[in-house]
Amino acid sequence: MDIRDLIKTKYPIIQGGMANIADHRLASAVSNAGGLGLIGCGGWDVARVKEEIRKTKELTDKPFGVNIMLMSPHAEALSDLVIEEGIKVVTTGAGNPGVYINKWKEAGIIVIPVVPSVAFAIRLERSGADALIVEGTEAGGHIGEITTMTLVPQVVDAVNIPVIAAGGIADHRGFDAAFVLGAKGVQIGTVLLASHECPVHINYKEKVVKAKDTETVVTGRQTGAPVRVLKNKMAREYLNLTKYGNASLEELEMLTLGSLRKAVHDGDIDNGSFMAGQSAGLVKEIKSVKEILEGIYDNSLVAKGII
Ligand code: TUI
Repeated sequence: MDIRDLIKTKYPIIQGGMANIADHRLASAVSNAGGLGLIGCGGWDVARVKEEIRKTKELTDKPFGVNIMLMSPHAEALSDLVIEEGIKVVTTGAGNPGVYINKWKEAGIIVIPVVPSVAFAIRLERSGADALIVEGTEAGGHIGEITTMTLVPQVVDAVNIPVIAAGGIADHRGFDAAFVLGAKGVQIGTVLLASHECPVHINYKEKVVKAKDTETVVTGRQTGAPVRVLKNKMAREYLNLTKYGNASLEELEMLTLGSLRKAVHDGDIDNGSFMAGQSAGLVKEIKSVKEILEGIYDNSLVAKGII
């Protein structure tokens, strides 16, 4: 099946959830450019997300979705809000959306959870998911352990619903590779950080553009929530604290508390948590969202009908 028939977009490309970053500005820009834009709820409460949905509806008449980060204390309330607001597509991350799927399906919502493993993919297909975003460890933010290259074909073999590949995809080559592995679409995040429309501080965009291949590290493995970020003082201090296994969870939380905010809003190079994927090394300049999406699709072998 063509994923575009499911999500009603021009391109088989969806935007990552990008907690605290993907507001109405990025979501509407991606949808207007022919992808599926999403409001990334992150830790936002119902009032904030409601406002973001209202603003997105003002900025685009194209379909857009909502990403619910399931570790959020507001996840349950947001699971009702998306129904009340008539949202067409919901993606989820960082947890099991199983308990919500029935009510979302009854409301006619297309449900596309992010999965980091084959077992979880099979479980969510049984629970009624319409498609799956299979996210490899190359991705930014909260991640699983398995690479996109190995995980995507394993999930494709294990389920009958469409697979959308994520993690490490930033250009037409990654896009084509995903289709060769059996995916029917891709999710992109890191490359969108370096877009004019992305509402992060310019320091964040420049940090992505300057990043080399070895520039990301994974913090939080010890706490059970591994998070890929760009290297900086904050990431080094965090890793030092956990290196000897004697840092308390409280100490670590103090360090990460508000650090994503510091990166996104203040561009605080030293103390911010600059979540980004390994594809940062592929991102060389800041472009418009339209240029990014066209660059990926129009140059692809998929568009030429070769794959
Ligand atoms: O969720 C993401 N990426 C994110 S969420 C986020 S906000 C955050 N910040 C700090 C710590 C934690 C979260 C930043 N980036 N991607 C989707 C994703 N989902 N990656 C991994 C998973 C996942 C992991 C385990 C999904 C399900 C799962 O299993 C849960 C279960 O109950 O079995």
